[in-house]
Amino acid sequence: MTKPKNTSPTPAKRNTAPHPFEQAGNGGELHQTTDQRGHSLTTNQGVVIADDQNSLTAGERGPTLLEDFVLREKITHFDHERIPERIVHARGSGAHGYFQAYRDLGELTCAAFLRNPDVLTPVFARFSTVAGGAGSVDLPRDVRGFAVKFYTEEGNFDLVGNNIPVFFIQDAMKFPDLVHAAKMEPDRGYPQAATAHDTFWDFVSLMPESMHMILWAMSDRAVPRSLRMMEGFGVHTFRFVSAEGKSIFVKFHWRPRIGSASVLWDEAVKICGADPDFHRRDLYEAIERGDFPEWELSVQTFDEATAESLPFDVLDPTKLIPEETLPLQPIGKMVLNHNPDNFFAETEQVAFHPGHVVPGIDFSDDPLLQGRLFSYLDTQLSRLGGPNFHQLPINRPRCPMHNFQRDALMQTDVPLGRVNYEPNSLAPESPKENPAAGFATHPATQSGDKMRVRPESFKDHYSQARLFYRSMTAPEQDHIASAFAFELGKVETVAIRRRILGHLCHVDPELCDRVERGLGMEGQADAIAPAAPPVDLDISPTLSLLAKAKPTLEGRKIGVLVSEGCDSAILDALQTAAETEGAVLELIGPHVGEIKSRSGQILTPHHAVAAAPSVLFDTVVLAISGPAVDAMKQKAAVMNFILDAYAHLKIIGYTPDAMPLLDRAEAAIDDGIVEIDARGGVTSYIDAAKYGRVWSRAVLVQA
Ligand code: HDE
Repeated sequence: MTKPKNTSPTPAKRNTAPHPFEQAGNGGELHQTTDQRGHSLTTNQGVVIADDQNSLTAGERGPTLLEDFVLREKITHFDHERIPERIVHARGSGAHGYFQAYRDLGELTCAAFLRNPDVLTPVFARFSTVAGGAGSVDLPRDVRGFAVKFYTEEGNFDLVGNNIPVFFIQDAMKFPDLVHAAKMEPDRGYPQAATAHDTFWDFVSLMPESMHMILWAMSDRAVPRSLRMMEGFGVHTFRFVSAEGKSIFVKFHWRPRIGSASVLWDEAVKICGADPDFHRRDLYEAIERGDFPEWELSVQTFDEATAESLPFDVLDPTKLIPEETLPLQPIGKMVLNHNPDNFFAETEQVAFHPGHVVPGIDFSDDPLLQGRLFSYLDTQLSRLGGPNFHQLPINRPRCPMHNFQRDALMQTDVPLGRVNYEPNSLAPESPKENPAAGFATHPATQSGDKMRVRPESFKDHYSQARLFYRSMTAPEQDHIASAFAFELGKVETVAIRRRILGHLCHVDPELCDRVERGLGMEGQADAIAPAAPPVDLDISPTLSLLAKAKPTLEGRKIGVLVSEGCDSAILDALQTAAETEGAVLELIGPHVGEIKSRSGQILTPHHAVAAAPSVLFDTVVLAISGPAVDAMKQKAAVMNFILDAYAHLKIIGYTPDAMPLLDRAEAAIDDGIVEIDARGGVTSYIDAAKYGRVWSRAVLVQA
């Protein structure tokens, strides 16, 4: 009998030679030329480049030759440096860190990273604006993405949330329309990163379900002072599932340890010009100086009976559960302590997906969430060039990963062996499914006809918008009314403005009046019949940022305007106080070159005043010497610095010699204007500055 060929899964004699990749890596270690090559520049094929300055031409002044593979490779790679940016959330800033649970949450979930307080789970967080392109500014009025990838020992869990706890729409079907309406108008290609235009307001005016989110988007939440000071929300209702298979609904909340703060709209507008990277720089610099941003993760958990008892549907993503109804339970903290080493490789290529869950976390039937479960992988296929983007270092799980998915574009793994299917008998050690440890979907009961319908329980569009508005403090309400007047003021089509006013009447008639007055359109609101008449809900003070703000300077920035001959003893005292409070102090001079203090000390300002308007600081000090004050008065940048700080209701410390500048700015002395002289005042100034702004000044000056 002749021996049949290829019956054995393994050849009789195994090839024991090292894998060729182990023999010679990219550096070509086995080759004798290694020494000569040193750190030479090479092509992507490893060929050492002899001349990186000149193209290959036919003759000294002749045409460039097509055969110049060095030039062509370099230019080709450059041409493709930009990958398609995210269709939404294109502009983002990210950082690495860790998450640590406070305790074993085993009674709620079997997710391992929530069960052991000794484990630090690595995370990568990315914060983003939604509407603008990747190169747009950091401070448009917009929702912010708040996405966190947890590299857990059981696989990656992505909590892909926003800094606002509700969303514009109830069903995924409307998402492309929402985004088309919000982004620049397709014929003219503007406005960039702005909702203040007709198509956005046209769409939302015809989608009353968006009213609650619109109230949030017009509030201070949409102009955060810092990414480090934003709250974050998972938005949808999710499920926790315990080891016993018991499931409970859960909503996720992030709270920044240093508190939340926002900028005023006028500041936002000016910051976008003065420092378009204001948020990105702030996050990066804080991490570089070791001032690590930190958030507490809390959950609201509730069972089916509680869900039934609420006056709205927990599957409706335009609704929230007030903390007064269901308190937050803190479950852990996230610390961001490492900047990306490479923005593109990490922040740009990171691929979040609400469908990345681990055992113990599961979905609800929220129709917006269900649509998202499809969208993220789909978009990433084109954004990241194929189905292997999970192999990129930023996306790879940190736990072992084995399966039989093979090949495709950008394959960087080199799977070994002849078996790439399951079941198989040729590779008994190959990976197998594992019912005991594997992800088990919670067996929620489903039944019903197939239909396309908006649930009846989703139709109250105004009550929570009203709740939000009425839970705000007076300054926050003022900002909402002004934001509506600003945005609608940019809307050219009068009928759209009228429709929005019609909705605002249902949200709160007083708000509607204020916006009408702001627009000069008194009595012009459309009569709109609500799908469900709004009801008055109990006020929720925790929705207000100002009501719960604690006085602090932690993570804030003090800008000190200095001149030749300023008092360095005061600067030293301010610096010490700033450090004690966890604030950063920066000197702003007439120029960036050195100046001499009164005692002869050499000071190097961080900024020139023309490049560092007061909008870049939380509070300012005018530490100008008597001899310099007249010259400083003549500088527009100096006066704008002071006028803006005053108009933005900031706490202004001043040395007595700087008084003429305040006089010139016609700044009426109030609780927020604090004298600092050689004998003292630093403590009073710091105590005042912890409050951020003097809201009472707003009656005199409205920015
Ligand atoms: Fe997203 N969203 N989204 N979204 N989303 C994307 O995914 C989408 C929604 C959120 O930093 C895209 O990789 C649909 C709600 C964040 O990389 C895309 C719907 C919330 C980020 C996408 C929503 C979010 C995205 C664009 C409605 C808050 C940025 C590129 C059904 C809970 C993540 C990408 C990052 C990104 C689709 C609604 C948050 C197109 C279809 C609600 C933070 O897949």
